[in-house]
Amino acid sequence: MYGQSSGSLVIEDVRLTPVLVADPPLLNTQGVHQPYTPRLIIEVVTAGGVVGIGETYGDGKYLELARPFAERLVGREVADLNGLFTLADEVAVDGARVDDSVDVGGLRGVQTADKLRLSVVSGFEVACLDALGKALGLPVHALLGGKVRDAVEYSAYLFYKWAAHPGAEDGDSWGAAVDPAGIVAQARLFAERYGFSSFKLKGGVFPPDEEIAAIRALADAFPGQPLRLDPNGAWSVETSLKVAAELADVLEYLEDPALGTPAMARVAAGTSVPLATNMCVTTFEEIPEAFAAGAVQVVLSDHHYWGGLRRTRELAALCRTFGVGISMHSNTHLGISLAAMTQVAATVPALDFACDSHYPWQSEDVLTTRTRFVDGRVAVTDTPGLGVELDRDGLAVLHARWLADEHRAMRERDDAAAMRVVDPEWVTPAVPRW
Ligand code: GKR
Ligand code: MG
Repeated sequence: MYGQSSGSLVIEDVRLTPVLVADPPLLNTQGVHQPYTPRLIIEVVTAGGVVGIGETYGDGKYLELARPFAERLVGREVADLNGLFTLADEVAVDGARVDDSVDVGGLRGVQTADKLRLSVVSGFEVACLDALGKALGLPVHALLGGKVRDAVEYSAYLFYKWAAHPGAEDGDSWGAAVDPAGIVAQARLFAERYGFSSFKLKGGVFPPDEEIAAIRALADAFPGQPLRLDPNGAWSVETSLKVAAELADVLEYLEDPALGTPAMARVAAGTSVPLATNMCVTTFEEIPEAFAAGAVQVVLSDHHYWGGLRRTRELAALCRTFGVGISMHSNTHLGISLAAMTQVAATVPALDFACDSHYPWQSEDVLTTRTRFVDGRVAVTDTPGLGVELDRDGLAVLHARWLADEHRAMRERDDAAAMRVVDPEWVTPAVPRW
């Protein structure tokens, strides 16, 4: 215990609630999003009765590690944030079945057991920070040193998409987008509904010439506004250089055109278009090679797999030191993660690029009030903790869906399996695809 009064900050209970969240049929190079995607909601309850909330990935491998972690958290201080990492190592050593093999095929870079652990820790770190902030009457950004901006800018995250999931009767309010006109129409909706003025297109779906045409159409529709294209490493070095040359006058940056640091370095050497990544620099260990090779000019942090909000700030400091830009990557997420992203982004100096967020694609949430984007920005709240409140009824509904047998297959995100519903022959394309 840290002081006479800190007994109330001891963790008495931890609740883990896996949920399935509705997700539209968004296309990427591996396939298409399933109708539901898994997330894990974490609640940390202190002896003083404060509840802190966190959110992270919810697939089985994360749950399997989160459960023993949660058990061992009981009896520790919410303020012992460094201790979370030691605890994660202990849990892994003591028998949680964490496969140490390396998977290079994901959309978030190489997957290792260590990265998996960090993604779990991050959800608990956010919950502890939320509890600590609430107990102390301070917003999370104050616990991170204080905000340097009052609002965080996000970009519209454009996706090629179908009007509806295969077999579904109703589509969503976004409609289909499978060509340049559809992408421009989607971008206009993002601008009208949320005021976004920076646009990122998820590419690697159609042959590069079609995606070049979509970016050109966006440039015509939104002259001078920042545009990015991210094929998740689907292109060869040659294709990447061709796309970069054709779009050099309109791209703010090209995100992960080719897979891996050596390929990215070759692309970077052949273009003046900055390269961003959430795939080749995803851990501290990957930084030296990538920075030395000049492979990336912007690192897109994701506090989930970088191990939390404080490590995101450590990453930002390293990037600053090496003259590399920093911004933020996102995956399908709910409002707790958006609040965490906003709180940490508010504290990062030189955040020169709008952050990514999938949040507008999620029609459901586990919060009592949905977070609003105004002029493409989320206001940085000074309310203690994350400044958001859990909606227990909403949480129960999404958990009941997770429990339902008929949705069991969706407890694991599998974009290739979702694509096989319409194309039984579909396999995750080999890289480079083009
Ligand atoms: O949601 O389909 C998706 C994205 O492709 C996501 O999985 C990526 O991790 O958004 C991500 C990215 O920027 O690479
Ligand atoms: Mg990306």
